[in-house]
Amino acid sequence: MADQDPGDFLKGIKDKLVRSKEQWASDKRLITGRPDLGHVNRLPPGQKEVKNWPVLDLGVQPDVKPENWRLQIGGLVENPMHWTLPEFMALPQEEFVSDIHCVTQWSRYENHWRGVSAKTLLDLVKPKPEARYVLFTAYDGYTTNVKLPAFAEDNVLLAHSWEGKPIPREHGGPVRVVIPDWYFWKSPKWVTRIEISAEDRPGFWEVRGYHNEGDPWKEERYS
Ligand SMILES: Nc1nc2c(c(=O)[nH]1)N[C@H]1C(S)=C(S)[C@@H](COP(=O)(O)O)O[C@H]1N2
Ligand SMILES: [Mo]
Repeated sequence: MADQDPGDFLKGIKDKLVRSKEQWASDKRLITGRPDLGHVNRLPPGQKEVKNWPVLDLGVQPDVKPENWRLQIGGLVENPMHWTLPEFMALPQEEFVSDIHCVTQWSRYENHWRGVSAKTLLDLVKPKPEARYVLFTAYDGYTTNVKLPAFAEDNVLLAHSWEGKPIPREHGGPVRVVIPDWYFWKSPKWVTRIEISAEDRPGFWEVRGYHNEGDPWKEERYS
């Protein structure tokens, strides 16, 4: 999977889903125009709470066997590194609790994660002074981008467990990113490559009408 031509990925995705989400962006669906209501509520504007955990992806759920999983962090860092799953599990592990906000309107409160904090990883690879962006690539070919300070927040992690169990394949296991302050499309499942960069590079949804940042409290749904 890791060596797959990224072009192949586009053949397998759900065209209809992509087209309808592109339409949402051009229609500016779900925008309430009331981002001022902000943190009065736990629920960001235009969101609805769900108790289940919906699965959202492009219909390609790579079967990444734990023994085949690799994480690479490279680009503008002093110390490019890669890890196997046992090596990753040997890094300092932490527990996190966060809410999920998906741009398709659902929010799920109080998710318990276990994994390695983004801070721990950044301390190991040491971004160079000119580094400003983080570009993610996943085993399904999905990409997304965030600013480096957003990835360096205390609540950001690479998670391998949810509610005390390994993250199931459909939710991005063996390891996914969790960036709670942004809409969930900024949290890649099946993550394998993290590139630290001086230049931004919009990802899969960012080039299809979705916001480059994605703060749910500011309704940063679309560009
Ligand atoms: N690799 C990968 N990560 C991804 C996606 C994807 O298609 N591929 N979809 C994103 C979107 S749009 C959302 S809402 C969340 C959904 O995560 P979940 O299926 O665990 O709820 O994953 C994000 N990360
Ligand atoms: Mo999403």
